[in-house]
Amino acid sequence: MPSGCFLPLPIPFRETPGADTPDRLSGDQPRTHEHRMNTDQTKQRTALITGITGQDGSYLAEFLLAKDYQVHGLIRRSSTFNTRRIDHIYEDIHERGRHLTLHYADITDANSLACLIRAIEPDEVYNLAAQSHVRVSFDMPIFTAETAAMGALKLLEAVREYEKNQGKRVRYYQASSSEMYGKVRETPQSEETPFHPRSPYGCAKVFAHWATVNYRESYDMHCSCGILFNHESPRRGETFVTRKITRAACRIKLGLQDKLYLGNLDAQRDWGFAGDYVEAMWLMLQQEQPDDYVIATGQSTSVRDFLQRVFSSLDLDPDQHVVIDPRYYRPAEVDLLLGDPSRAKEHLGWTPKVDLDGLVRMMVDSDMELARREETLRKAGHALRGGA
Ligand code: NAP
Ligand code: F7E
Repeated sequence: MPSGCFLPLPIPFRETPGADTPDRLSGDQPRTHEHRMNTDQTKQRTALITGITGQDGSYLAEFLLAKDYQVHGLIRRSSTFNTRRIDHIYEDIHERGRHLTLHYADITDANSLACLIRAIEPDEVYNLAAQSHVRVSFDMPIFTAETAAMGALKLLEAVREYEKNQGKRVRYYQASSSEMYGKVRETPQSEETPFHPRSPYGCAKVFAHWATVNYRESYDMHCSCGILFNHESPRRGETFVTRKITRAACRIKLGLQDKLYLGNLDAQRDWGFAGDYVEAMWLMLQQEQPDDYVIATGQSTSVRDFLQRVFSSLDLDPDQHVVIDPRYYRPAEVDLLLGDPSRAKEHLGWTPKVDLDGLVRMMVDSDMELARREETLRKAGHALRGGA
């Protein structure tokens, strides 16, 4: 271990009394007692996920744990806990034989990434961390590029250095995006469709995508990019349009709100289920040869149609509640995305399992449960906002 390079601290879990001085993980510490064998008797594999607290990171962590991986997650420090999506799979740092470990680091901090890679010695690295909101990327273009573009480059460098020094091969996944197609040159969009990004986020993802391809070609690294079209779930962030709609519709149904403010209803997206898409990420890294794959359903739907499906499922009329607010328009919009996932089907054997109606049902059911809890608390006179 080079001097001055401290291993990241595993994070203390909020419910562990006195856990504010956590043990230090040691890269030299024998880990054999924690290594279980897979059913196929191969050595247990280790994965690092950046962005583990996000929608995709949480599904991917569950998926890899079910496959008996040792999973390590990078989380950034914040003044409040931000692990809601993974609390159900978290294992206390004091537990022996745990399979999930979280580490403080930041995708913008090259040193913390290099230290983490050396300490964890991963077989697979999934780079999901980014400022991922397209509208917000117009307000924070530099931070978006620091995370989505430079963050990917810093992580690739950390992996390259590690491979060079340790002589170990690492498989690397980059979370590329259909936003790279932007003002689309053809429909549907495939791996061969040229990029024309329409936002700082899209531009940053194009940089990260080509950097990943370049590391594959220059250094013979096992790097793959998943060009994922929009994918949603009950864990989707509340300000992305699908979740904003399902959450608001359920609250409207129970009389907890009356209006829903939206922007451009004419945009069309190819929406799938996040749980299906993380399997595709994993499949890419199981291939002998690294490559890039479009992951999509092959069906496109407008925001207006999604809105109608959600409101109809609750016997609500959008015209009574939806108000167009131009603040949600984007300086440049992506009008239509429709993916062609043929290569993923042919090479990975991947197809989505959940269709749009299934996705709507899943999200509405989950948000209805949340709305009911809120209703119950309100009726009982509880305050719902935090604070002392
Ligand atoms: P998400 O829910 O917004 O999660 C983003 C993750 O990145 C969070 O864990 C976030 O941490 C983390 N992050 C942000 N800035 C960071 C930093 N400076 N250092 C370390 N971590 C940081 O996004 P998602 O929907 O899961 O998407 C995962 C990845 O796929 C993203 O790169 C996204 O751009 C890309 N993508 C998403 C879609 C989609 O439709 N969902 C489609 C194509 C590509 P906090 O929890 O602390 O904020
Ligand atoms: O917008 C329109 C908006 O923010 C979808 C990210 O995961 O997928 C996501 O990016 C559409 C846009 O997702 C509102 O103008 C209307 O046309 O849900 P979104 P996105 O921009 O497609 C890609 C693949 C990613 O990679 C990204 O990380 O919906 N829209 N009214 C609205 N959008 C929002 N957010 N809020 C509205 O009120």
